[in-house]
Amino acid sequence: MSVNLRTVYAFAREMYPKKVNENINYGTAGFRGEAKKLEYVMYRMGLLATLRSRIKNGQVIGVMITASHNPEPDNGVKLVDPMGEMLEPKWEKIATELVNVSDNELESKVASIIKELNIDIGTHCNVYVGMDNRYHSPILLKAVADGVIALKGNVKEFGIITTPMMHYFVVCANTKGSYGIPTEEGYYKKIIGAFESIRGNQLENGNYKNRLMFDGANGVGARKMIQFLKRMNGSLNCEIFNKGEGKINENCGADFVKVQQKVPNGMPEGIEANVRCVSVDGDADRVVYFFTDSNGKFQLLDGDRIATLVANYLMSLVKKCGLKLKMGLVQTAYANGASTDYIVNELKVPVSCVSTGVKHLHHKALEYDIGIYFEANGHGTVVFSDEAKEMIKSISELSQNPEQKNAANNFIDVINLINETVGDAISDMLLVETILHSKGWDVREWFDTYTDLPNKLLKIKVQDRNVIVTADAERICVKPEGLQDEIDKITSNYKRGRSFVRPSGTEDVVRVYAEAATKSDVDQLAYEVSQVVYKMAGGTGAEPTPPETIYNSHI
Ligand code: 16G
Ligand code: MG
Repeated sequence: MSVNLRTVYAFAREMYPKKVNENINYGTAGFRGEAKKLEYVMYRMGLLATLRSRIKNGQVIGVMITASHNPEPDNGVKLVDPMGEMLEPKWEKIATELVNVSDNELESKVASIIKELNIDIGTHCNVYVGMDNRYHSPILLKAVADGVIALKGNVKEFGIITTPMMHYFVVCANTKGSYGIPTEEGYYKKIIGAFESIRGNQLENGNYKNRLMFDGANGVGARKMIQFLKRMNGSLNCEIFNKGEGKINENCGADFVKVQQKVPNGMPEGIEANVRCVSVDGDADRVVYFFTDSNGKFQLLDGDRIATLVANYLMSLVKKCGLKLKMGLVQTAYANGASTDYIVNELKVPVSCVSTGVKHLHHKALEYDIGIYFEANGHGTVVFSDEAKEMIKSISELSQNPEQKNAANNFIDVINLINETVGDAISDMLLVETILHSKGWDVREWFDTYTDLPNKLLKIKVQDRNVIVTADAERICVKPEGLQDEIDKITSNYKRGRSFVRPSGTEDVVRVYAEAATKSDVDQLAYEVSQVVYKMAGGTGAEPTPPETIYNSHI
């Protein structure tokens, strides 16, 4: 196949000219920004995806168009590597360079990437493209597809899908179907099949009631949940809200609920006490639970809660199977201290802390036979080693002990229910439902496993957020000099006080996290830490305000 690089420039000039001068960066979650400024970025990511696929011997690369939990005018793009991982860091740099050159330099930039990496441009390559349901996504999808076509790649469009569906499709394709079938129906079939096989005909158990309220954030998660329910024959009684009537993520969705700690708009006022409610984000890769308790108080069950519930359940399955498997839980510094204590002291599962961002968590989790990872914001999943899967399978096939055999069969279903390729809000939710059902627990029993420490998240505008440099999985601030000492001094005045600061990877701000034994303590602690950050890291705009007026920010 001959590829004429001149086409690369022709397309750019005619259809996707770069009209902005500011440089942008491939950040923790790809490129994000105002949708109207992104067409040239998308076109160039289409080009890049073909090069990435070619260097990976024609394996499928995914391109997902979404701005996740960001507001409606934003959009974004992220690339999915062959095994469902986030794009390799070395290529994040290449992506950044490719996006920032002028139209005139584009052709030679592509040529130099091909030369430097010794890419055989004449070979076949495959790119999958999908998008969330933002109104500007179709135009951006076409730009990606044109990028792929310009370099003579094969492009397959999946239309509107969730981010985790894209990761699943890529992995299915690259494992020749052994992970599943790379179609929307294949995805539903695998997950629903596993869910219904475990649940059987008994839809309720003990205190577990088959009733759930689902906030779809007006995003693609709502649409796909409707599709799930259509295929589920009543095995889950779930009422869907925020199906797309309002703006995506506006006063609803997992990020809003986690940060604001309140019931999202679009759900009925005065939900009955102890009814399980669940919120996903705009592209359905995050999930949090919440409920209103019998005193009318809002209560949140975030990613830490899901991680602990899952770890507890999987441990019992491992035991029932009579297996010895290395299980580990991966968190970030944002994990509530009470959850970490519970994991270490009650569950006795090794826990590690890594930097924010899915790639760090996923990578660490792969070190275990069963690696459970969750960010407090609700993004997470479980990954199983091939050896662990083999062992479970052989028990299911060979065991003479009915109880053990049963546990292994159950385990296989649980593995099929989980989308191992990336955090998947709907699959995670069905896993939580499965666990609560099997334990016969209502939401209150789950909530009572431990008590969260009151916590607070703030954001501070500074001149240059990169003056903050962190170490030890973002728990220690090494620059500016002296800032950590100040934080330590302040924190030591508070019972169970903990606080850290880090530059955001997705917004031009510094984030401050604080937790302490009481609500008033945490408010004061967060305030004092943000004051020193403002002073020592070059704060701009209004100074931090005392507790009463501090607002909660998002991670
Ligand atoms: C991105 C990350 C998410 C992280 C968040 C932190 C991926 C796919 N997503 O959304 O994991 O929690 O950024 O945002 O890695 P921040 O750096 O602005 O606090
Ligand atoms: Mg998301």
